[in-house]
Amino acid sequence: MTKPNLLSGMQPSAGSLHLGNYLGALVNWTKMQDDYNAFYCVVDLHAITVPQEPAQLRQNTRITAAQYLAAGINENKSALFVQSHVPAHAQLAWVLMTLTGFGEAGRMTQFKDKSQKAGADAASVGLFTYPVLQAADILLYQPKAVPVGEDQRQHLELTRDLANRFNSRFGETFVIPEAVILKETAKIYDLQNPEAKMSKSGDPKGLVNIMDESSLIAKKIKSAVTDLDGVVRFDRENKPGVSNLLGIHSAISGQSVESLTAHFEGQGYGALKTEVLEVVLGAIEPIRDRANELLADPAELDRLLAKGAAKANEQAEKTLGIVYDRIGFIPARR
Ligand code: ATP
Ligand code: LTN
Repeated sequence: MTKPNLLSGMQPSAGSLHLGNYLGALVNWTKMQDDYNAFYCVVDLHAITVPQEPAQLRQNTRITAAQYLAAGINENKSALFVQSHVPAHAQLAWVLMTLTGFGEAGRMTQFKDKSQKAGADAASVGLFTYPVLQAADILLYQPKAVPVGEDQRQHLELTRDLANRFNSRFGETFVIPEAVILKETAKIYDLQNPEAKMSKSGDPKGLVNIMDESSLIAKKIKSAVTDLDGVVRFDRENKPGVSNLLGIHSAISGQSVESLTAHFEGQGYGALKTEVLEVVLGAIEPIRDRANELLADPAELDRLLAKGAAKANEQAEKTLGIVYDRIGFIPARR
């Protein structure tokens, strides 16, 4: 039996992924690659919707790919590739833009947030059409499943709408993809501001990066915000800091929050932080070290990415060929 397809991606917009990206998305990607024919993409075309320094973008793209591999994405099971290596993404995005309403794109909340931050004149048309490019990323691979965080639900709805619209206008072409949204425990919060999600744009002291030195991670976890109550107990509303630490422990160790609460009974926050640090370092150190090894040999890394791009191009060109034909473009002679 052939496995169903799956696609997901992350932007190379920082020098490291953070604990939220890892526990919220990447861990699930590594698990799903056994049951799906998976395509994992580093979305560099999306990254340039906000200004990027060229040398930095190049480096961040390799760092992001190295972390996918180090976390357990297996290049023999899954296609790991860079978006700009597959021209069909930009080509299908153009077609889908002609099917997207101006008002429809304007309702995307991520665009509204990001353009507000940038200011009306600084926000580019690329930022406006970002979700349409994302729809193209997805639909090219005919995936059944798209594992993403809760924040991506609206973009997945747009993708499904565009796929249905194309299918009803030009005939059955695209598989309608399902969002696979991760469960609540996989949402990680800022260590300094535990009501907000951990984010690269948040407080650097509240952000645990996979590529951080262990001593820096220790400092960040030891100074995580807690409360004055002194009891280790899970209560998101009244004890967000302690609950976040328990959530991180549980997401990595696989122990339930209830059994952890029992385990820490009669102990203070110092003991909790010491153990959270231990499990976090246990998970992150091997990934960081392996990522650094991969980055020491960029030629080998680029070879792996070329292999992924070949697999991705094969599938993407097949879909684009059907789309071009259905639309009424005459075949290009080669
Ligand atoms: P950031 O807020 O750090 O910019 P992002 O959502 O823009 O995060 P991406 O690289 O675009 O980052 O997202 C990669 C994946 O990581 C997405 O599927 C997203 O839902 C997930 N993710 C990001 N932050 C968290 C978090 N704090 N907890 C769980 N999952 C997260
Ligand atoms: N917009 C997504 C990143 C992204 C993506 C995709 C995710 C771009 N293309 C295709 C899944 C499938 C984000 O900000 N997390």
